[in-house]
Amino acid sequence: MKFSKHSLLALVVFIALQISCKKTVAEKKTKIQTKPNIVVIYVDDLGYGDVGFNGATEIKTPNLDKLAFGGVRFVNGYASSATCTPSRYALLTGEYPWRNKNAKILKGTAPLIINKEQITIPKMLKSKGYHTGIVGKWHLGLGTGVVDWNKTIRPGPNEVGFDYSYIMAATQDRVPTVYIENGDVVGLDPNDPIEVSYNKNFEGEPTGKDNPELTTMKWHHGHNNSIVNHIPRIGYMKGGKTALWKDEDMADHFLKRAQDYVKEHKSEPFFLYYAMQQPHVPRTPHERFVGKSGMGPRGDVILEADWCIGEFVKTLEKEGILENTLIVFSSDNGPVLNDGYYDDAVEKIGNHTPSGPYRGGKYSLFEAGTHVPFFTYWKGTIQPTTSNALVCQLDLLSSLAAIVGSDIRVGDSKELSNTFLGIETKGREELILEATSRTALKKGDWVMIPPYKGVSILKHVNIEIGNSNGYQLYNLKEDIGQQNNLADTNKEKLEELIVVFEKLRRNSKK
Ligand code: NG6
Ligand code: CA
Repeated sequence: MKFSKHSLLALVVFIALQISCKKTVAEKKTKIQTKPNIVVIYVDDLGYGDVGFNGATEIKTPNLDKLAFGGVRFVNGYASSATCTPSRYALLTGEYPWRNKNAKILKGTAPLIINKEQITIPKMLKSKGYHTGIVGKWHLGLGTGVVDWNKTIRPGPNEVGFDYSYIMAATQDRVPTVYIENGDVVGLDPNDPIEVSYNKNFEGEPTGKDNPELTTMKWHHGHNNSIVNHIPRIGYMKGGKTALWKDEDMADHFLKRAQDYVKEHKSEPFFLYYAMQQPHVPRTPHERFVGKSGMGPRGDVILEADWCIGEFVKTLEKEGILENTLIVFSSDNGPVLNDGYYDDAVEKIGNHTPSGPYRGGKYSLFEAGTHVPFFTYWKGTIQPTTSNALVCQLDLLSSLAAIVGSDIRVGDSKELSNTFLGIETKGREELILEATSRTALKKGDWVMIPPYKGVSILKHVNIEIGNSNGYQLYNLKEDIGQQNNLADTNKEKLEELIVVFEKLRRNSKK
């Protein structure tokens, strides 16, 4: 074979470029510090389109935008489920939630669903010398069956890897409506013990159903049991008056705890899981934010969350550790407007599109259920970029392990540390999506949803959840809104995805 001078030169240049590219990755890696502080900021029910950095114009999220555009903005970033508990389970354990039959939306009295022997992100980081803390929403169960809220509650976050915990047990709309610090209810008066039940009311206690005159927020569906702070909740509760949280102060309260945690642990490597409650129902912005979005409480609490994140980052900066801290931001599932209270979320939505270009929302196997806002930020280390890589919160365990030099890997959790650090663009090849115990497959640009019986729209929340009697196949590249089901016209692709799906679902954990 004969080469022209030009093609030889091109070949030499090509090889040189390859070598220099490889070098760059290696060089970039050697510059990366191995024990950064790690903060996972996790919001509740925030949609892909709810943030400025993904194109929202009707709602302003300047603090988040600054971080997202200063870090790796993932446009193909996924939660592991379209509801909270399963996503949080997968985030912390690196295990697909459908492997654990208890990883479903939990009551406030549900037992802990993480097995004490299981590896978790905080456990892995502890093994590398980190101090670990959680502030905010837990929703992974507490205790082993019957909880006495008046004694130290175990097991909980402290038994599965967290040195420090300051949590709400389940959700803002579920009892008990108290903060729990390292297993103890905060501010509890022993003479006014707490009782909690999800079966029946305590005699003489008012409920949302029978005493609507005592409520300032009206229930739409569910949410008509005990009334706390004028808000009717899911579940019944009695006592603990001095310990009850004030919903409007919750954002400031958790922010302060998160800031204090940082200040107390700035001199050692730390991991903080800052699990914010917004914009989950009941949406209760502090009065500083009331009316500020023009979209009602849902918009207002998104502004509030953005502000909190700005303040939190200021603390990292003030303490001189921002350049030594890797921040991961994401949401546990997609958006919902009316999730059980009349709060103007539907009426005042205007032109805002919480799901962005995607179909469905919370509870849905369609894209918007799990395709969520996602970015990583590390001042001075991560170069700003937008990544198309398919990544999932599930991948954080193995990836963070790689970053801190731990050998721990969990089978379902892909090691994509270079992708999270913006050094590479390699993503997952495929991902199993989960929504209310149903699963589907995403592979490249394709999504295959197997047949599921039952309603196609959850009427109360007005969300299409993805059920159909037949298979569904969508090509997101050509059809981002999942309007054209190609299951009948592209049988070959459908078959290919079914085979992969069934193999992945059959596979054992490791
Ligand atoms: C549902 C609640 C909803 C919300 C959700 C959990 C009713 C009718 N609906 O059961 O309001 O609390 O559970 O949300 O009770 S999640 O984000 O924590 O998964
Ligand atoms: Ca949620």
